[in-house]
Amino acid sequence: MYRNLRPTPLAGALVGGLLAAPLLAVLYLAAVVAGTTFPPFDLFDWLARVLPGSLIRAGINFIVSIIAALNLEDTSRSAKTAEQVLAVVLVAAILMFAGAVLFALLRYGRRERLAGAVVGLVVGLPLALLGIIINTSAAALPPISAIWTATAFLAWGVAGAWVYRWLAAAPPPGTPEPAAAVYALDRRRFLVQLGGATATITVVGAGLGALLSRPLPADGEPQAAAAPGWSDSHALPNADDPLKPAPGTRPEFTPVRDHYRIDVNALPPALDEADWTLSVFGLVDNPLELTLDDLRAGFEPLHQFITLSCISNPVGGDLISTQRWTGVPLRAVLDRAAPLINGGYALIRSADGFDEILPITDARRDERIMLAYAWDGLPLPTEHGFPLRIYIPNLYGMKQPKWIVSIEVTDRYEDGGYWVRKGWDEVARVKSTSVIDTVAAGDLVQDGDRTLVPVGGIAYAGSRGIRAVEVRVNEGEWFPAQLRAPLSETTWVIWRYDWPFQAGEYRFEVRCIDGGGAAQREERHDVYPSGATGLHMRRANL
Ligand SMILES: Nc1nc2c(c(=O)[nH]1)N[C@H]1C(S)=C(S)[C@@H](COP(=O)(O)O)O[C@H]1N2
Ligand SMILES: [Mo]
Repeated sequence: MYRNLRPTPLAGALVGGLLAAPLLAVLYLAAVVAGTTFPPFDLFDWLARVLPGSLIRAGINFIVSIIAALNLEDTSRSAKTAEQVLAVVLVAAILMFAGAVLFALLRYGRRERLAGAVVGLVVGLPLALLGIIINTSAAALPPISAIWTATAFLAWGVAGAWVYRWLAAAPPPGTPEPAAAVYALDRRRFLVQLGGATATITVVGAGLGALLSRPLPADGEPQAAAAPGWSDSHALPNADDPLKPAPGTRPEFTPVRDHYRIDVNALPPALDEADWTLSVFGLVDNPLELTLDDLRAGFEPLHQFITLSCISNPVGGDLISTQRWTGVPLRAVLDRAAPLINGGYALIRSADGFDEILPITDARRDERIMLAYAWDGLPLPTEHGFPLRIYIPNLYGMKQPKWIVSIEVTDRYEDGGYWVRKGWDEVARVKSTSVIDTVAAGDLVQDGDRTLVPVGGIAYAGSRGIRAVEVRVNEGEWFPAQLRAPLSETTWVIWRYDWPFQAGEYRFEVRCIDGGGAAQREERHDVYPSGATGLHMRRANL
């Protein structure tokens, strides 16, 4: 026998989730093909800005611990992917909830399509608005993205209501058995077809989107080679240093594509050089609007090898990289704008709402503080801050905005910038750190009758430089390591220590002393709030 089945809110959640898949796939495809916004990423970016710092930290710790547990290679890339997946899951969960609400409403009312449209819009309109307010990566005009988003969610709601109707359809009371069986069959066929249709749209949409989001290699050729960088035709300044890194030491100079990336955006802001200027305004005699060409041609370029580290880099982590940056001293740009006598601070704002403030006396004192427009001789990649970012020696990356759009000279300090407002250290001076990259048991060195194991890695203390690195084995005596000349006074230093081989199980530890003679802090401390400390250790079974 049949009953007149009124689908429950639980069924609504399932249908909401089922229909979320094709909706998200189509939104993704449109984002790739037409450059519209992808609402899950906008929602995620918005949450990252408005949620309290403690919650965000918990979220980041969660993601980072999963990455560590899975032993994934590239922390920053894996974390971005995890964020993007979470964003999609979040919207799918919201749509499941909305589906439950829709079915609950429909149990009491008859105007299915209207109810579906309303519920779809209740979810879709805020997301459409969010896209207008915070999206910085989409190419399509914001109102077009917004209308498209709202329409797509409306369609989701109407489809949900239509599914409800099918599920609720029942033969009129008193219908004889054989006819009732046909109803049941129809419903089953409907469900199968619905499943097939949603799966098809999802796979085709997501698959096409994924395919098109990568530039297609021509004729089976590997992707067209990127423009050659400075390092493709120049030797590094310390190329003739006799000390060779121990095999397995990380590259001293990080290729641009391998540089870690950290920021508060699921997709990096896409700024168009043709529309972009750097505005310098506020308490200045001479407000400026500088194009990228003005910066490149109107000032003497400054090249610096720079090691950048994220304050969230754990001891021994991979959120630290070294590149060759090119730009102009901030001082030179400020001088041209001529700050008034009471203009004591430069407030730097970015396209993604990120900001930082620094005393103008710092820029006057330290010519290395620069507005950078190139890495390895090429324009900054989008994800690393195109067209302009700042470099401030000795500070963690959290103090160094990418995607800069303006500098306001002001007389008020306000607060210490984006991450400081979320509870992180106001100064954010880098902590001295040293890391064992390798105990190269496969590359033993013969020195007379002694067999040595090359041990090596990096040490970094910002612009304080590294005076010495020491290694100990099984908590024995500390032995001095050899240092390679660094790429510059502000980069990490490659060290090497050849340890007399003895078979057994060992625990190697490293510590450093900075250029001012201060020893690295050995007490373990978590990254929050002012950067990790503690000794790095590596076990080896020789
Ligand atoms: N506009 C903007 N600038 C930013 C950030 C950001 O989220 N937005 N993140 C900062 C942080 S926390 C770090 S560690 C560095 C990382 O720079 P990279 O991604 O080029 O390595 O960028 C900094 N500049
Ligand atoms: Mo960072």
